[in-house]
Amino acid sequence: MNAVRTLLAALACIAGTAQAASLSVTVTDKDGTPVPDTAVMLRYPAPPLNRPVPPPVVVVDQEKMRFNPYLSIVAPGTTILFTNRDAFDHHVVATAPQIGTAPAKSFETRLPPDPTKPFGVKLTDLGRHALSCHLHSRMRGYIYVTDTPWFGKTDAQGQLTLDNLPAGLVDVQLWHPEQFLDQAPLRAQLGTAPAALSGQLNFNPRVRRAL
Ligand SMILES: [Cu+2]
Repeated sequence: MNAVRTLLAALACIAGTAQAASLSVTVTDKDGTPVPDTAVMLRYPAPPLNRPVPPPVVVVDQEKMRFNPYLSIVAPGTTILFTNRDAFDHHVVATAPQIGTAPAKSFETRLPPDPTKPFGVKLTDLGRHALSCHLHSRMRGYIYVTDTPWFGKTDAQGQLTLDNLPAGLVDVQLWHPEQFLDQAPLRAQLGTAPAALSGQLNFNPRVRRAL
C-alpha cells in the first residue's frame, strides 16, 4: 500500500511540474526601445501531449477609426467577429499572402454601425491577415493565425509572461506585423524556475498613437 501511495505521489509531482513553467519575454527594437504588439509563439521540438485549447471566437472591434485590438493571434479554425462600434460605416478588408501551396483567404465586407450585427468569418489559413478599411485609409489591423497553441503578444511595455507552460526545451518565434524579414529564433529551457528571455527585432517599427 505504501508503495502505491509513493507511486501516486510521484505521479502527482510529475503532473504538477509538467505544467509549472512560466516564461517572460521582453521585446525591443533595433535601438533597444520596448515594442508592443509583437507576437510570441512557442514551439516544442518534442510536442507535449497537453495542449491548451485557444478560444474558438475572438472579437475585433472597429472603434474610433481603429481596429481594436491592433493585433490578434489565433488558432486555425477561430471565428473572428468584427464589430463596428463607431457611428458610421466601416469596411473590413482582409488580405492574406499565399503561404505554401494553398491560396490564403481574403475577404471583404461593408459593416454598418450596429454592434448587435457583427460580421463573422472563420480563419483557417496560417499566417498574416492584414486588415484595412476602404473608407478610412489609416485604419490598419492584423490577425496572425498560428499553428501552435502557446502564444501571446507583448504589452505596451514590450513584455509578455506566459504561465502554465509545459516544461522542456522550447523554440520562441517573434513576429511583428511590420516586419519584412523573419526574426532570429530564440530558444529557452523551461523548468520549475521562471524563465526570462530578451528578444530584439531586426528593425524599428513605427510608433502608433494610443487608442
Ligand atoms: Cu473605416
